[in-house]
Amino acid sequence: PSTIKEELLKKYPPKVAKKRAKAIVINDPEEIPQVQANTRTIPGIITQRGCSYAGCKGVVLGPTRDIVNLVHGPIGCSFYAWLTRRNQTRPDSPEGENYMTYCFSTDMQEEHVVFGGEKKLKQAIQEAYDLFHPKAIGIFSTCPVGLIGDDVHAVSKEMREKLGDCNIFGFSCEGYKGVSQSAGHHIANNQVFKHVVGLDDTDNGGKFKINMLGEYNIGGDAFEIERLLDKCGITLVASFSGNSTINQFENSHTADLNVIMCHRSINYMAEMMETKYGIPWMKVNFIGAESSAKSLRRIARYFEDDELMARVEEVIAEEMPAVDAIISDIYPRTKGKLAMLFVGGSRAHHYQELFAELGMETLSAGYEFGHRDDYEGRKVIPNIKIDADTKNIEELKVTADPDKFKPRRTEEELAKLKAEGLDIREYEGMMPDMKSGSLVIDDISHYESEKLIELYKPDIFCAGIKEKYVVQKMGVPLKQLHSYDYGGPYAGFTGAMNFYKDIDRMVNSRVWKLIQAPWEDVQSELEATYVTQ
Ligand code: CFM
Ligand code: HCA
Repeated sequence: PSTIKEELLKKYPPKVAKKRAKAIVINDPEEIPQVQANTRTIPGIITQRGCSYAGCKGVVLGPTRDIVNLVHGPIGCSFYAWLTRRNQTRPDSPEGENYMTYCFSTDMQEEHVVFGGEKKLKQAIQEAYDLFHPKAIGIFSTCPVGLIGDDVHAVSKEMREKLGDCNIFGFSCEGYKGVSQSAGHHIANNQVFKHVVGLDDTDNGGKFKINMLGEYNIGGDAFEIERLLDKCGITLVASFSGNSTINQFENSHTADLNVIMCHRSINYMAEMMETKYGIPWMKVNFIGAESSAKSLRRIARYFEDDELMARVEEVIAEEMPAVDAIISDIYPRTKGKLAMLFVGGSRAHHYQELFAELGMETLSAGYEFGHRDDYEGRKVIPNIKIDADTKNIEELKVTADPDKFKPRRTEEELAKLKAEGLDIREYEGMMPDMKSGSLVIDDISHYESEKLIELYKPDIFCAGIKEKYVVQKMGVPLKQLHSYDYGGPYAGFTGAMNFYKDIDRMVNSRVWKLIQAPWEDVQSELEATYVTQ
């Protein structure tokens, strides 16, 4: 691995190489090395990253069906984010509110950039209100909004007061805020917490009430998790934000436990809810059959209820035989194959479980925009240097609610559960689960991915749409772990079986090796000499 690392850095100018060297580390699960993460991408490098607006509007708020997501900005920001993420939803009835299929934008023109766009924004809010009478409208700022100083918060307040029965709130999630999508997650968490969570105290019943945080129902993942929770008798109060409604968020403080799927995008919400309302949180992972079983068991252990624990065991016993049957067929064909995973902020970790179930090894993995805690575990949080980019993102001052704070468990009870092995408020990160000598690479560049493929020749590479076809032209199949390539669900037991079958097809197809680019074949046609005068 150290020679591979050298190879990756060799082409860079010394200053760039020095900086990238800190983001490319050779893993040692015993003594986790430090990874440079959540820092600015070096200009000139082709990154996989997106922007803060993508993390706020697209990722966190996008999957909620009955909030009108109105983008204040040029049309491109809306259009190119329109339904590309495959977050599914299921309204209660065919007439039920669902604005996800719409693309709302103020369609900012040069005129608004020069003279201000607040008037246009007010008109757009009024128009959306008149057409749909939604319960809520979220306003999302794109880059020009911050540059010209349009005040989306003041406009939201004014229109909220004018319209009376519509909750309107703004997000200062301009694309350039922070260094990646990650800043947008934090901004989204803050505003939903401030303007929505806690507004509806109704107790809707249920013995074991949880919220699912950081599960966005890509390819129907949340439907599969909902099916399992339902079967076990666990009540899902709110989901942030796959297959969710605004009322779920308003009512979410009535749950007794927050479980987190994607730590990166939503840990802020979990911490704020614990401080204000007294709801503990716990990391889970429903990617992988074994992980799903473990996550259900851990939820049951938190509630310390014998009946629930027994029911969870019954459900696992019912679900597992089908999984085992498929894996025993596929395993001999996938065993020993090599994978690489470079995706956002959690899947590069979670999907290693599914590959392990297939007997496949993860040679190298990394996040686009994870923080050090997503790699090294939350214990490093106190040591993370807070730079200017992070300081730019508001940190809400949250205190216990004088009326609604109700610790679900005493500190002693939580300590007892922890002592029994239930890691409440913990996330160990990706690196303890990766082999010694595997390469961990943060914010991998396009050049580094190509080099890695050349040097390691993996059987499958996992990334997104921008990487897909370049990698496949190199003769290596690429599995999109963002959109699932139009497949899924991959969560839970049903999802695991879907994944095994899809990966088997991909790593065992000979078609990739048969692809030869014309220029590799008919050399002479493309040969030329560049002549200077
Ligand atoms: Fe969390 Fe996500 Fe991910 Fe993410 Fe994303 Fe996504 Fe992702 Mo694309 S919230 S960090 S910002 S698990 S959109 S559903 S697939 S990069 S690994
Ligand atoms: C985003 C969304 C994205 C992009 C996926 C990709 C997603 O970051 O804005 O690059 O293929 O999952 O849709 O991560």
